[in-house]
Amino acid sequence: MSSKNAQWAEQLAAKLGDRSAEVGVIGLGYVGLPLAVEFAKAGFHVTGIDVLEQKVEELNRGVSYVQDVPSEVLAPLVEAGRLRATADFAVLKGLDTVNIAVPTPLRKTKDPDMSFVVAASQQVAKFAHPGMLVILESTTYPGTTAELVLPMIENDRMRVGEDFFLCFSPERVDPGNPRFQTWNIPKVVGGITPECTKMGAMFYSQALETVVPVSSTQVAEMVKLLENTFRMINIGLVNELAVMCDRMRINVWEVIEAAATKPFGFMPFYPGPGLGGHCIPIDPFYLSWKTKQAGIEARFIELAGYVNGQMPHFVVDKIQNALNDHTKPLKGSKVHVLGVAYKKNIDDVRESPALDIIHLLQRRGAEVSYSDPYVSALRADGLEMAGVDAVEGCRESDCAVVVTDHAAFDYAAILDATPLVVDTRNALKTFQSEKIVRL
Ligand code: SAJ
Repeated sequence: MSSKNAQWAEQLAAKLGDRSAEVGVIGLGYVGLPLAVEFAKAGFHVTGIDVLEQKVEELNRGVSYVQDVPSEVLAPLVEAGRLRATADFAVLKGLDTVNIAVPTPLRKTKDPDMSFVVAASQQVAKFAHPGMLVILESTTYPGTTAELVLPMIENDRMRVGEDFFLCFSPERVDPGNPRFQTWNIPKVVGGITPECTKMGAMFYSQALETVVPVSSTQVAEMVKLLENTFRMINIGLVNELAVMCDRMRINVWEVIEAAATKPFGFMPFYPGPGLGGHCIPIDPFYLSWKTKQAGIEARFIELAGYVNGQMPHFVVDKIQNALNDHTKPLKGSKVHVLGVAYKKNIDDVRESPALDIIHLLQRRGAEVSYSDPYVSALRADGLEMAGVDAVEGCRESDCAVVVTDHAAFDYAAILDATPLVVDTRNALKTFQSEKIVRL
């Protein structure tokens, strides 16, 4: 890089070093907000940008809507003027760095919906200036940063790796995980050029404990997809094992517990009612979509998607059979769903298998109620339901079903109140009772 153009890298490095760099984050959700808070805590002045005025307004009042960011942590940063939010993208003109952490959902056709990334990148391109570091964090297919984002920003005044720096860094948030939070989760980052990678690594090392530079944006994009495809396929494997064990009357939970004693070469995954969340069921299809274009069929992903997608049906069949063994048809029976969040101890219902299970039960004529300590009212996927007290709900039902094994449930009281319970999460593993039907 010619010395003339080294000026932008040197200038940015200096601003990162003395924390005078103006940091921006587009997308203030469960990824963007924790990141913005970490950089504000590290001493930077941070501007969050979101299209939802309500989020902007709440954040500027120091009120957090993200479970992993307590308002007690957010409010002092806002009061000290270290963190503020806006819906006005023009602030990008005054920012030195900007992270894009917007949703990358799937369309109904299982094709990537890049509309949020494109919209955010268009705004960045509109206001980008020499000396800027741009980092895409949204989970996406390999090639997005280089093929989609770069051409929107680069021009003869803005040459990547010289006038501005462009990287990809996968987000690795595990919602509700008390041990691993944004600051202590190793951060992978790859740039379009080595200079970009260097600037990206320098940026993150100002606020995060461990930075893992890689050689390109494609490698960084693929790292994330491997991580989540690994989980999705292994969950599919263990769900298929659960169906096999059910047919052979083997306790799959005991099998997994004993296999997990192997001190090497094994990692336990657990069967369940299906695959929820906005990452694991979705991210692998970003990879299979891209490989299809390269003429390669991602068969493991497709098969795991099918197996995981079948689990809600398997669970409803178990409920129907359990009621049948009590000479009760599912049609007209009262079934009480315990937990509607997509995993335990959180409030997120996106892609939750509980939604599929409720729909399937209703379609087969059951009367369905639910309890969830984190979800007092359920409005998703065409469902409009109010949660009820767990013990009361069980007492009023013909069958209860543990779909999400929240720690807050009183399982002893639940078992006592219900005539029959289908347990899809082994939440009742310490109880012995004829009432329990295990996955
Ligand atoms: N699940 C199973 N069996 C398992 C593990 C999970 O059925 O053995 C189900 C869960 O109930 C849930 C879904 O899979 O419905 C996803 O579970 P998850 O534990 O992967 O939870 P996420 O999606 O909130 O978080 C994951 C991260 N989780 C962990 O690493 C523990 C991680 O894969 C990613 O950092 C994150 O998605 C993401 O944002 O990509």
